Amino acid sequence: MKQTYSGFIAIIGPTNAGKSTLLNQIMGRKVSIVSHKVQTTRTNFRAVKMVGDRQLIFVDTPGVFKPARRLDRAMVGAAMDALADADAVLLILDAQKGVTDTIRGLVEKIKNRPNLFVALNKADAVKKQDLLPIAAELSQMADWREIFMISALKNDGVTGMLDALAAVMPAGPYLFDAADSVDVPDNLYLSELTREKIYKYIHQELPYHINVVTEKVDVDPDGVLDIYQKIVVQSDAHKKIVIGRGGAQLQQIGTSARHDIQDQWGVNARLHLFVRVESDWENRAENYVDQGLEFKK
Ligand SMILES: Nc1nc2c(ncn2[C@@H]2O[C@H](COP(=O)(O)OP(=O)(O)OP(=O)(O)O)[C@@H](O)[C@H]2O)c(=O)[nH]1
Ligand SMILES: [Mg+2]
Repeated sequence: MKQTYSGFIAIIGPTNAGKSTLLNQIMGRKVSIVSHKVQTTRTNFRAVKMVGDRQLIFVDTPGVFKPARRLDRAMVGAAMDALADADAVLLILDAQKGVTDTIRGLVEKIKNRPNLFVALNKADAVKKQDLLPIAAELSQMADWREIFMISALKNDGVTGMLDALAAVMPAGPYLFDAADSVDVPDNLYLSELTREKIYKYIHQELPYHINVVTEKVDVDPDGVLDIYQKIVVQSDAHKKIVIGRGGAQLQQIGTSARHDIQDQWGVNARLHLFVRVESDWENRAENYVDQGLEFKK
């Protein structure tokens, strides 16, 4: 029988470096939501990519930052769990920011692991000559197998990077079916698409304190999905912001999320959004389990 190769690659890095953008580019569709704000990804998303006959299982992780709240700690915990299981580690950094203290801290954590790779992302947004000193500094910090310069957004350098990652996957049976796929529960995925729109349209700090839960999905006789979601906020003031004047904000979020759901799944859908105040949702275990996070006491 032919030898197969399969392994996990943890994508780690500071928040906003472009980890989710990269995963989406690799998969050719939206797997993990993206925003211009920090701390967008909350849990680990897994995506299986076949490169030739080698299976690469990517894990997108929440950006690592200083955990202040319980939710933050759970997010950092999720990122660290992904690291523990990984056969290769791909550190993503924002070339516009260079080597920050966060990067130094992360490299300290991972530097003794095998199959370390680092990608300077957003190469499209900086001058070539600015990339070289960053690469030089990084090369002193750990024994990288390779340093890539990529643009996740423009799909520049991504294919070559995939080949290099594929080359270090360990020999072993496929851990998932041998086809490109994503393992995100449907309800969580639907919630994430709505959360992405909240990040997009609401300009306050608010999105960090919001949770979206898909409560029910019905299919009508015409095959149209009726999706019921609650947007959980922490106070009446937040509720007001999310709903907006005359409901305009909520409508904008809902329309945009519905279009995205229809595009991503190729279905027709009606999206029913309700905003509910649950001041302590961040301290309740079920809200963590729903998002694939561990609730730590
Ligand atoms: N110019 C440019 N922008 C990029 C690139 N990759 C990502 N971005 C932008 O960077 C921002 C953050 O991207 P995300 O993919 O959400 O970043 P992340 O690392 O997943 O962030 P967290 O989930 O918060 O940890 C978005 O506005 C992206 O459009 C790139 O290659 N070039
Ligand atoms: Mg992300």
